[in-house]
Amino acid sequence: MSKFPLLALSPLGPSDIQEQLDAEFECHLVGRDGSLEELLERVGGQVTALVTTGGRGAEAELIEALPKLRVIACYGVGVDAIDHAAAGRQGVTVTNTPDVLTDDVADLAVFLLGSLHRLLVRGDHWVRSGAWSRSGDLPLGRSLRGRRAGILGLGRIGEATARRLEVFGMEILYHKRSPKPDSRWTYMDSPQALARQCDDLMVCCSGGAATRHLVDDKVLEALGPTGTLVNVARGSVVDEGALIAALQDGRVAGAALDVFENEPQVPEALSGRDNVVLAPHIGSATWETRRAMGNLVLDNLRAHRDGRALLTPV
Ligand code: 8YV
Repeated sequence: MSKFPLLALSPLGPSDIQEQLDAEFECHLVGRDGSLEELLERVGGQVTALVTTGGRGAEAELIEALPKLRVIACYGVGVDAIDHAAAGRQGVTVTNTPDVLTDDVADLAVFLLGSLHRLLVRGDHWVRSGAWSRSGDLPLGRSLRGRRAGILGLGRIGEATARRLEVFGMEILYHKRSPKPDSRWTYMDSPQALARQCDDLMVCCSGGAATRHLVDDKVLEALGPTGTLVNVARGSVVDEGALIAALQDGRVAGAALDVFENEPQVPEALSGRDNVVLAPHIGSATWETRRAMGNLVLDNLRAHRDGRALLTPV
């Protein structure tokens, strides 16, 4: 029996996961097996499943070019780059990879905040460049203990981040559309109110049109000259131009960013500053988590192939 055909826009995680996908499915992988145009021409009329990533997503034009499409399996939790209206019109279900990446993304949020306040990246350069022996001690950093963390978006990743920051002795405040019943943390009714009351604003919400530039000039102004911003969500949530201006004017103290508005491009106005810590979108980028994400994508595809209920529909 011939294998179940699918189109993949990007390879899945650790190579054994992609090998598994190739073993069980007739996987047409863009780049490896041809250009997108070639593969659309060759198998676009037959495939019922599309594999994509959080960053790549799937635009309306692509969805419409796959008339038999039924499932988009996203290797990532964020599905903001997928055109849900186009998917809905065609009766396509989107699946993602929630839960399995929560801990690693929350860990990274904490590491970024810690790196920013304890000057870890600057300290690394200080040692390597010989500045330590030339100029003496690194300037002093800041304790996390006693600071107030403002969690913007108290979903799975926001919760996990808050729990970790509590262990460091931080007070937790949060904002989401409505207060979370039974939460022990302090609810603030707008991003601006949250920014005003907290020291470190931790962006943990979903991306997409609803949260585009939620962190704007007003929110940054409210965060203030001793406040810092950490973003492990989506670059689109923060108005990057407004952040750069606020950093340049000293209206916020610093930023630690894993995501950017135009990845993988990062403006020099950010990369040239030593009160900014940068990471190349690595929230979920560990062997363990990427393997778990890949396995979840595989399980969703197997369920689709075998006519069973999808495991993690969005
Ligand atoms: C990945 C992510 O970048 O889960 C998400 O939404 O942003 C990340 O885990 C990704 O989708 C894997 O390429």
